[in-house]
Order: sequence, then structure tokens, then C-alpha cells
Amino acid sequence: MASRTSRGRKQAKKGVQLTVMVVGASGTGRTTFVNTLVDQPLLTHRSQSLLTDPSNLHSPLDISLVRQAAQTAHEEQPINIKPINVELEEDGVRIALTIVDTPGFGDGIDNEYAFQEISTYLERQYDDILAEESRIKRNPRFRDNRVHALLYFIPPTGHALREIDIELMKRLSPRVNVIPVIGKADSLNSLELKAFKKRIMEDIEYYGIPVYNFPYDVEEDDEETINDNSELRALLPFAIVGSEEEIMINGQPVRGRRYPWGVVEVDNPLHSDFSRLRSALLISHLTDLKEITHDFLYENYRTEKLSRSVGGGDLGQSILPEDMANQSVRLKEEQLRREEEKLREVELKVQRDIQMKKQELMAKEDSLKVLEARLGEFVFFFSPVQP
Ligand SMILES: Nc1nc2c(ncn2[C@@H]2O[C@H](COP(=O)(O)OP(=O)(O)OP(=O)(O)O)[C@@H](O)[C@H]2O)c(=O)[nH]1
Ligand SMILES: [Mg+2]
Repeated sequence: MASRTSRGRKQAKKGVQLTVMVVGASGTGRTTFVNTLVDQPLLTHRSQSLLTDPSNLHSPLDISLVRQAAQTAHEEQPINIKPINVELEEDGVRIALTIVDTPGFGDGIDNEYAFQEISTYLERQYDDILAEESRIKRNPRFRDNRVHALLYFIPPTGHALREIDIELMKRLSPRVNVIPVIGKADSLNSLELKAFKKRIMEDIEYYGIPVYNFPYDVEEDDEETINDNSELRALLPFAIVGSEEEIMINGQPVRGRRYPWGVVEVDNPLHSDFSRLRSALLISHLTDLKEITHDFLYENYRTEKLSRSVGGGDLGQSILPEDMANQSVRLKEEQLRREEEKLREVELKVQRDIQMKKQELMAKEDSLKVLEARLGEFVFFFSPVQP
């Protein structure tokens, strides 16, 4: 049997599609990571659309846009999670990469909202495939949008995993390959980072969170694959440093973050795990992530879904009821499930409203800050000249 990595290389030559989702608390560096990964400003930062020049992160806020945002913040946003496509080329291999950014979450009130939004998105992609597979005539333009890897951004607290991180990773991992990463890892020194990584992996094990751990089979896989995979596994959770800035070092442009004591280089494996995660995602483990998504995660979802279904419905023709006696029980279960779904929708709407109100408040705060700054300039301009 060919090794996972060699299979990966073979398929990558033909050009491949990969979907990566980024999830995590607000401000953990998700947008910066994505832009660093694709080496272009693919995603905009949350507040960027309110700037006078969105392409220049240092330009001032546009007060009319801030006002407009504050006025419309309460309106319902129908789609919160939007995939964005980008074409990359890695060692001559074409990769059609889809990035799915998710809204950042913060305090307790957003937890269920965040989980529902993400989980609904993941399951919807499986449902689409399931419906497509059960069609008599396939749609030639059907797009498989299943998410192959979910990068879960852990904030660099240096302590243990937070409850929300444990809960989200645990609940999402039956649906997607969860890869834990520490965002903004340069916030910790190397000793703190080492201890933090160890603590996170202990928590992951203790809580039985089935994250993607670069699986290998000592019986089946070759030595190279076993070594590569165990090295990557030892790096978990990947320490991420992202940057959209290039700094000149010895006349060479280097992607990094500038500090009074020096520069943290994004692509330097001694400074961050960014480059190793990037090559695992886009080159060595791309096929493995896709295979696990299809053969294991989707297959489990499909089995769960079909065993939950009863006769009729859009998938009905392919499912035969096993036992008439169980029919009524299953109908009741189905009814309960629908009611639960309705309740969940109401709950989601409430959470969304709260989220909108929070955004509205934040936008108002931003506009206040701008007004305050203006007032400061005004006072300075008109202050009398001392004799
Ligand atoms: N020190 C450090 N700061 C970072 C890093 N990545 C991003 N930042 C900074 O952290 C802030 C938030 O970064 P974003 O990339 O916008 O974070 P996000 O998770 O997308 O945030 P939201 O979308 O607002 O939830 C910005 O000021 C970034 O410059 C990093 O690796 N290290
Ligand atoms: Mg962002």
C-alpha cells in the first residue's frame, strides 16, 4: 500500500481542491493567518471596511461608514459564514483552496451561537452531498464544499484550555478534522509555549477530544511516513505567528513581526510552526485530510442521518424501513427532532440579535473614539499660544 504522503504527492500533481475552516475567539489572529497562508490580502479584518482606505490598514476611520454600520447593525445578516476561493500553486501543483472564516466569539453568551453556526455549516455541506448522491441524474456542476480541516485557534493564555475551547473542539471533531493551533504564539516565550503546548495536549487527552493527530499505522505505513507523522504530531498544537508585513533583514524581505528586541520570522521553523503546518495542509497531508473527511467523518454522518430518517422525504427512495414496529417510535423521534430544530432556530435568532446589538455598540464606541480624537485635535489647534 502506498504511503499517505506519496499518495498525496501523486494526486496533488493533477491539481486538487481543499477547504479549510478557521475557528476561534475574536482577535486570535485568524484573518492574519489566512492572509499569511495564501500570501495575499484575501480576507479583510473586521474593522477594515470602516476605514477611509480599506487597502491601507493605517488610514483613519470613515465616520459616515461607522454611522452607517451602527444604523444597520441590528439588521439580520442571512449568511454569516461565507467561503472564499483562491488558487495557489505549490511546487507546480495547482490547489483550489477554499477558506471558510467564521465569526470570532468571546464571552459565554456566544458559545452556543458559535457552535450552532459552525456545526450547521459543516452538516449542510454533508447534506448537499447526500442529496446529490441520491439523485438519479447527477448535477455536473455540483460543488463539493465539505470542510477538510478546521483550524481551531487557541488564545495564547499560557494556562489550561478554556471551557469553550474544550467544548467546541469536542463537539465539532465528530464532523471535521480539528487541528488545534495556538494563535499569536509569539505572545509567549519559548519556555511558556512549550509548557502551554504540553498542557493543551494533556487536556485534549483528558477530555477525549478526537483531534486530527496525523494518524499512522505502524503495520502498514512506511518508515518515512511514520517519522513525518510522529514529528508533526509532536508539534501539536501548532504555534502560529502570522504577519502581513515584510521586514528587510540583511537586504532580504522577511515576513515577520517586529519587536524592540528583534524580529519574529513567520517562515522560520525556529520561531513558529507556521511553515510546517502550511506544508502539512497544502502538500503532505492534503489527501489524508480529504480521505478521512470522506471515508470516515462523512460516512458516519451519512449513517447517522439515514438511520434517523423514516421512509418518505427526499432521500426516501434509497432507504427501506427495517421494521414496521419501530416505525412509530422513529416517527416520534423525528417529530421531536424537528421541534428541537425549531427551538434551536429561535435560540439562534436570539443569539444573533444579541450579537448584532453588540456589534452596534462596538461601532458606536468606534465612532465616539473618532469624535474624541477630532475634539482633541480641535482643542490643540485653538489653544492660545503661550507668551
Ligand atoms: N503578536 C501577534 N499578533 C498578531 C498575530 N496575528 C495577528 N495579530 C494581531 O492581532 C490582531 C487581530 O488579528 P486578526 O487576524 O484580525 O484576528 P481575528 O482572529 O481575525 O480577529 P476577528 O476577526 O476580529 O475576530 C491584529 O492587531 C493583528 O495584527 C500574531 O501571530 N502575533
Ligand atoms: Mg478576522
